[in-house]
Amino acid sequence: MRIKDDVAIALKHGKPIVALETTIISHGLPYPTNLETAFELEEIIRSLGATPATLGIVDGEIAIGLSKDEIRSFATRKDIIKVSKRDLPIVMAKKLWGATTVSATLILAKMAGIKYFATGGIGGVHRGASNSFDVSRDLYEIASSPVVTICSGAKAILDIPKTLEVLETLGVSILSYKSRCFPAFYSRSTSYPVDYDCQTIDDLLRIIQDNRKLDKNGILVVNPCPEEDEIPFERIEPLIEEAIQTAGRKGVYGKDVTPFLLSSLCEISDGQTLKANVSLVKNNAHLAAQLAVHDIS
Ligand code: PSU
Ligand code: MN
Repeated sequence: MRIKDDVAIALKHGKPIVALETTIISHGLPYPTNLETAFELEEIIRSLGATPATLGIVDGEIAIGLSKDEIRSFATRKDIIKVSKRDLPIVMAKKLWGATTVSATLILAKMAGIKYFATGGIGGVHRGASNSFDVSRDLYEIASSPVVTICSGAKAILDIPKTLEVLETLGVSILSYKSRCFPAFYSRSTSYPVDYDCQTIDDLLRIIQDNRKLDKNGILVVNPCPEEDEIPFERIEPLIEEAIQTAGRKGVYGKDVTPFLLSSLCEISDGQTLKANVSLVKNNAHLAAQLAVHDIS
């Protein structure tokens, strides 16, 4: 494992750090928005006084923090593997480049000793899961990780109520930030309530800090997409159905489903989903950095 200099210094002195994933760069957003967003996320975190650490696998080596050139490679190379937990040792042994998903990023962040991780929307239970059995590894890693994940809920392409049921089964504490319901990625509101609506950073921190006294209890902070960029659920829903049907017709399955749906939606929404996606990830990086900076325990 290699740690970028500024991240190593921050770790040594117990300074705030926010981890970022690379799947969103390599497989979630199109070029050049992916590259611009990756740099902007790091900038947002720095501007608030924390150190960003974008995590990935470079030539088989775990990288805790990437250089600008490496981030550029993640945004442009076509041979980057989408790495979930199970792919980690394979990509390492084969000396490949791997973009880490939520599940793999959480594992690496924990190994490095980073406490906060910002992303867009987590993976979850896919629609039609009773046939496909498609449930993201993300849920299991969030459940057992000491790293706090900050996101905008589960991706709207998923089955949200089933995802919430699995999160409950796995014992994940869900804390919403200024929202009464569980947000659905592009959309701020859904009909699914959240039990703990926190109004301030301190409200969130009190729970996060008490959680450390418990054993292996995962925390998910959900932060809705900024109002000006959100797409209401009723408006995005027909497009999601259309994208899922196209995926079915084309025989897309397994790890290709999520990237396929995200890029189809961008196309059929004339870029509206892309705008929302970028906006919500930035907003999550902002909240994660605030939490990291104020968390002095
Ligand atoms: N959030 C985004 N864009 C993404 C993802 C999340 O805004 O591309 C990625 C994350 O890396 C997440 C992954 O872990 O999608 C989930 O993939 P799957 O459904 O195959 O588990
Ligand atoms: Mn899957």
